[in-house]
Amino acid sequence: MKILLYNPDNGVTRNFMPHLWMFLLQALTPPGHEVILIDGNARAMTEDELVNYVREEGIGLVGIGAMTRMIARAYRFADALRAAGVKVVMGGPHVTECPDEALGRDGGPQHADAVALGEADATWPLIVEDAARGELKAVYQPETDAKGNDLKPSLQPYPHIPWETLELDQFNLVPGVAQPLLKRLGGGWGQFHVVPLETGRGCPYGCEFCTVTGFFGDSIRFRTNESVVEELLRLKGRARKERGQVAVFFIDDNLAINIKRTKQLLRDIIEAGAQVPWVAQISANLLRDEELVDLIAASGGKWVFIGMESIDPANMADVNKNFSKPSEYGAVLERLARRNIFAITSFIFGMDNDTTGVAERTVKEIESWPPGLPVFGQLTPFPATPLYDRLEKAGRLARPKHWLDFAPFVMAHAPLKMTIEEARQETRRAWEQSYSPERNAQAVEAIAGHDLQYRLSMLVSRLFFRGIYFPQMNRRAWAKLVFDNRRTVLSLVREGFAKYRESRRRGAEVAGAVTASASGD
Ligand code: B12
Ligand code: SF4
Repeated sequence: MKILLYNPDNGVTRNFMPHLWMFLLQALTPPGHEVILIDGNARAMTEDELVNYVREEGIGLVGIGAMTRMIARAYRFADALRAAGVKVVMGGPHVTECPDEALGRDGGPQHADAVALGEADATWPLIVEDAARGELKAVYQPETDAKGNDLKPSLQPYPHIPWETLELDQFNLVPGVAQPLLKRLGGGWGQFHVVPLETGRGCPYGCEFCTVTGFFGDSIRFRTNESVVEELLRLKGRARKERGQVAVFFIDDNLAINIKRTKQLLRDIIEAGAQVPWVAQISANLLRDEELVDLIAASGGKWVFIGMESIDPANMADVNKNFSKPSEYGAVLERLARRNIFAITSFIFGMDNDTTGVAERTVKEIESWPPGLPVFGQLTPFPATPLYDRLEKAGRLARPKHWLDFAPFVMAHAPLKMTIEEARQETRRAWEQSYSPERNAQAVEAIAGHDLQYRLSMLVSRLFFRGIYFPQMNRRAWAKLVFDNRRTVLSLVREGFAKYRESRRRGAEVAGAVTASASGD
């Protein structure tokens, strides 16, 4: 049977990074079936185009995965496929929390023939075999223990994802127009892939707004260090062979949740020479440890994603995230920046203690820290989170099924001290101020003492991150953005060329000296 695994596009950014679930399920598919992967973020398709593709390819089963934010889009694709007579199975966090919605058992329309609840590592092979026999069931749930809890995959052994041979063209981050030039320039920049890799699952912290503790559990399961190192070596080998670049996003919710294990993992990576540039999520409280930060730098860590959420401790207490201390944020970022590691700092507006002016106050605080990539979202009650339950009980949900009429940056409930509209404006203001050409220039200037590569990385990342709020989906939008930031772009490009010429001049001098001494002059 031919199977298509499909991830709908998020409507905001294009090809950033493939989703791990697709590669994982592909690796877990029983032999005898062919699995095709399409990520709508990298390869945009309309519903009709997808249906035609599925017909032409003779696909017998389509698996769709989506977060809550993308679920309405996912349902539209599923509806079109089912109308064309194709079986659809859906999985991921949203349908796990709302299976009746996907199956049309809540009074609404049916979108999926089957749903996979929770982690599908063990159920996916059963789904495939049932579908191949024409006996797809409606619900697939992992086996449970005596207490009725899902039995979670141990991640040991971990499925082999054949990164070294997989077709990754749709995820090349180098734009098609720039590929020939960059290939010719050398340095292996004809292609650049960011690849998701997990080293463990689960998080014990239980922040009120988060689905992770409920979905993956509060006890953490780790892969062996050997299996992580082996996967990194294969990725590195592929990049070298294809003269391309690869970076890894460790998608663990908190890579350093067990500091002792993380340090050993990073030491093992260093010892095996398996370093590739990497990004990971680590909470601020775990970044107090100087040795850990040294190891992060030595093992290839470039950017750390920190869920800072709010600079107001009262808000942090409200969402059960007291372990992360706003008063420490500046020092944590200094500690990282000293090692040329920068941070993606994530903030949530619309918490109950927020008042108007929160954007101004937060941005001012951020600007007193080493520069990074701030991102601003809003408190969103995802189904089955403690936050959702609290707001629902208090009768505060303005749009209880906000995902069915998804509106970017419009809250589904009113915070206690602001209106929904005020929260939207605060969010916009924070994005505008943080990614203006002036602020981009200041961020690059603030790390003037760092090597050119870090300043370039800071600028390029800032141009991309701006797109999370202000979609930059076509060449025109990009050209305008580069034009608006031309002073910073030009000064870095000029410096780069000067360095390039200098290194060529030095190379020629060395070659001349070697030739002269060899000929006895
Ligand atoms: C990596 C990641 C991202 C990446 C996504 C890009 C990418 N290509 O991966 C980035 C950083 C961009 C991102 C952004 C966001 N993310 Co995110 N992200 C994650 C993270 C940390 C890991 C995802 C992952 O790969 N997990 C590991 C895989 C193995 O697990 P899985 O995807 O759940 O898949 C398993 C099962 O669910 C199931 N399954 C999944 N899909 C399917 C499909 C089928 C057919 C089947 C059968 C089974 C199946 O099988 C898999 C194996 O068991 C998760 C948290 C987490 N630990 O999962 C949050 C998470 C998915 N993100 C979340 C959120 C909220 C967001 C944002 C909306 C945050 C924000 N406020 O901006 C944005 C959305 C941005 C956008 N516009 O797309 C929430 C989603 C909650 C929800 N109910 O929707 C999560 C769960 C974190 C949380 N705090 O609750 N995210
Ligand atoms: S927000 Fe991060 S630290 Fe908090 S429960 Fe979710 S994954 Fe864990």
